[in-house]
Amino acid sequence: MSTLESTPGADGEHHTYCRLCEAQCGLIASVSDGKITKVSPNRDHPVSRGHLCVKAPGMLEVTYDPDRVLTPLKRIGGPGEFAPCTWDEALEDIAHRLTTITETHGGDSLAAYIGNPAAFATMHYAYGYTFTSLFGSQKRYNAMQVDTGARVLASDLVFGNAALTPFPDLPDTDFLMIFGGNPVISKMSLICAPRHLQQLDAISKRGGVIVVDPRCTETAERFEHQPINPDSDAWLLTAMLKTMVELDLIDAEATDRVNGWPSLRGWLDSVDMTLATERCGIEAAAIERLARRFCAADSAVCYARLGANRGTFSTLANVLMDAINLCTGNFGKAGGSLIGQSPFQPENSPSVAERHGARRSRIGDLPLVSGINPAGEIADDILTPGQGQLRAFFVDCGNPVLSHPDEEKMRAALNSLELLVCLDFYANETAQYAHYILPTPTFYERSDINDLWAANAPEPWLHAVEAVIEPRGASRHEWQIYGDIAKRAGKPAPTNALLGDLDPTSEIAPPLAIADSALTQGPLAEKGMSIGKLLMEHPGGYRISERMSPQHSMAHVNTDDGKPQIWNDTIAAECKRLSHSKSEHNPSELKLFGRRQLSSMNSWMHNSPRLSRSLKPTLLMHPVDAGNRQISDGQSVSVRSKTGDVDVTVELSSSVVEGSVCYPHGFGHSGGWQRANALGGVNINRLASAEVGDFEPISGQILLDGIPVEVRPSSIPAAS
Ligand SMILES: Nc1nc2c(c(=O)[nH]1)N[C@H]1C(S)=C(S)[C@@H](COP(=O)(O)OP(=O)(O)OC[C@H]3O[C@@H](n4cnc5c(=O)[nH]c(N)nc54)[C@H](O)[C@@H]3O)O[C@H]1N2
Ligand SMILES: Nc1nc2c(c(=O)[nH]1)N[C@H]1C(S)=C(S)[C@@H](COP(=O)(O)OP(=O)(O)OC[C@H]3O[C@@H](n4cnc5c(=O)[nH]c(N)nc54)[C@H](O)[C@@H]3O)O[C@H]1N2
Ligand code: SF4
Ligand SMILES: [Mo]
Repeated sequence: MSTLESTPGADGEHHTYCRLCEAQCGLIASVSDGKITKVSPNRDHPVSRGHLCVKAPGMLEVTYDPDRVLTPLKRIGGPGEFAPCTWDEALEDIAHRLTTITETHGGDSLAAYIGNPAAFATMHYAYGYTFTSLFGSQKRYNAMQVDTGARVLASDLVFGNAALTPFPDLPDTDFLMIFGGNPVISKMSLICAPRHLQQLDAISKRGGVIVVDPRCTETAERFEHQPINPDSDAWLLTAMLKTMVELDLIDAEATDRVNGWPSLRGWLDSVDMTLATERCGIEAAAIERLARRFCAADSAVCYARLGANRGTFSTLANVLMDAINLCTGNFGKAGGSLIGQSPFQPENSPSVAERHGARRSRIGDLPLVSGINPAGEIADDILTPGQGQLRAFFVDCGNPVLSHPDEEKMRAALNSLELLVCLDFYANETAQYAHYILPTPTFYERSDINDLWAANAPEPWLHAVEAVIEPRGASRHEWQIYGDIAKRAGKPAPTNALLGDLDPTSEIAPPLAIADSALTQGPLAEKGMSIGKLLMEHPGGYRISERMSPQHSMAHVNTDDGKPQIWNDTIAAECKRLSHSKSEHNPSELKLFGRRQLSSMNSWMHNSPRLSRSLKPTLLMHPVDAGNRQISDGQSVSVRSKTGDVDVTVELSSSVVEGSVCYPHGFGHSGGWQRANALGGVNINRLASAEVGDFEPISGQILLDGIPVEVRPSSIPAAS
């Protein structure tokens, strides 16, 4: 065990970890004269063992960015017109306005949107939503319906447990099918496996890694690519399962351990295989080869991420994927699909997430998934009068103007709010409409533990760290800001509300104290594990066990009889909807889908010189589609959907399947970040629809991959 500096800001080397993506790589940060000068990979970290990507050092440029907001800002005119103010002035005014609005219009006139980075900050969602509930609001928004809502709903339907998502047991599996994920770039999603590349290489040698994707991605190039038409994974998964039945490859004992196999099988019998292969664009012979290879492997697993999560039948795609894993005997076994045990939950505890449809949304009457309102409704919730109309909005760690559909409508809605408060270290596009921007620290300025993710690691670990430096400028932690506003409104601090009276003499920050309380009631209690012990004795990370035990998987199933359920009324209705869906193929239309880039992080790391240098947002288009439209490489084109249109530069590439085009999200900046604004490109979400009728009805998931568009040569020079 190495002993490094642990006092924030002290010169020397500090243990820390990166809080940008699920890999959460262990790092060593060097501090000199109170400033972080360098971050290096921690080769002694028990799991990441020296892994790191360009973004962790890039975060240093974010931390010391001259465009960073370091003092509270108050709106003094139109959007984007701000002047510095004191914390007292900001907090007092916000508390007063919040009280007036919620007392006059009811609790649900207030809501918070808590964005992606909060997933890596200890207890952030818990205390953030507790804050709004103290004012009587039950309305919660986050990035779920542009990300993982379909997966969360599938977990609720199949496992009766929306709180935990299954993940592939990478160290042991012999055959992996990745549907719509690009781990070489994203570093794996919903699974924490910083050494995933070595693990994927090993799987490929043992059996195979198949990348099902409409683009031959960086991951597909390294392994085996199975091209697919955008928004058609449910058809491929249906065809695979049907083929497994017909070839008698299903494990009869495994089907006894689930509920509903005969009904699902009955539906599969009725599916027209020709239709299925046409829709996904994959021949029956190729599907048969995949089915045979999957079932011949000692252990095999299907894993689906974003590309299979933002389509028309994404919940069903996830259910079918679970059904394949379950009915081939690959759930809850080493090398299969696992549900893990969190060290912050008592062993085998039932789900805590709200069940599907327990409440419905105000605008579209959609059933809520895990108690989260469909964020595609945010703009209409603000713009539509009536009981519960959203009037006071907190955006914390988010940028819905760029990350959510229909930018125009979102801007108009935000501009009409009675109160918008943004907690961020940048004046991003959303924050331009804020009445107050409240500056917060970056993760290098914060103590944390990897609480939310510890259950989703095949090689489970805990890492508790102190802040490397104190918060810069006047920035304050989110929990402090919420606590101070609540106090001024005569309410308890949300962290206190969660934990009762916190020990005022405790040296650990309240979010860590809440995590500590959970940890000391979890399965590691018998080892005497606590945050204090982790900080003192395991500052570079603590490996909980060699491997996540497969035994936990079944124990977390929370259905009435403890069996996973692959058929019920909701699933049956989705199967029927799929069978009856019409092919809306219009030969002049192309299907638009997205891509991520290694040195880009959603909408917000584009102001870093180091990261943005190589970014080039272009529209990838197949040469055949371009030829049909007299479009050449580098040309400016207009891309039009039913929602909007944008002008972009085309890059001809046979990496994308014919009939599709591909553009990265998070560009088209116009916020308080100069380099990002100069980067060019467009916000592709101008083309995505925020109309409820276009969402997946059962999950509220927004159609982001497979948007029908027309592409034509443009006379207007593109923004990139
Ligand atoms: N460098 C970097 N890393 C990141 C992020 C980032 O912005 N940059 N974001 C982080 C976040 S918030 C998340 S949620 C994760 C996401 O992690 P991933 O899901 O691995 O991320 P993507 O690269 O978006 O991969 C989605 C893939 O789906 C494909 N696809 C699109 N449509 C379809 C379809 O209809 N069917 C199939 N089968 N495939 C399709 C796309 O071509 C793409 O390759 O990444 C995280 N990591
Ligand atoms: N078309 C299309 N749209 C997409 C996607 C896509 O693939 N295609 N991906 C979707 C996905 S998966 C996601 S997760 C969403 C993300 O969407 P959002 O969560 O809405 O936003 P981000 O772009 O992640 O921006 C995060 C903001 O939080 C700030 N921030 C960073 N760290 C902290 C912190 O510690 N504290 C505070 N207070 N603020 C912080 C950043 O400065 C930035 O302004 O985008 C989604 N939108
Ligand atoms: S892979 Fe990169 S972004 Fe993800 S945790 Fe590691 S260093 Fe951070
Ligand atoms: Mo995400």
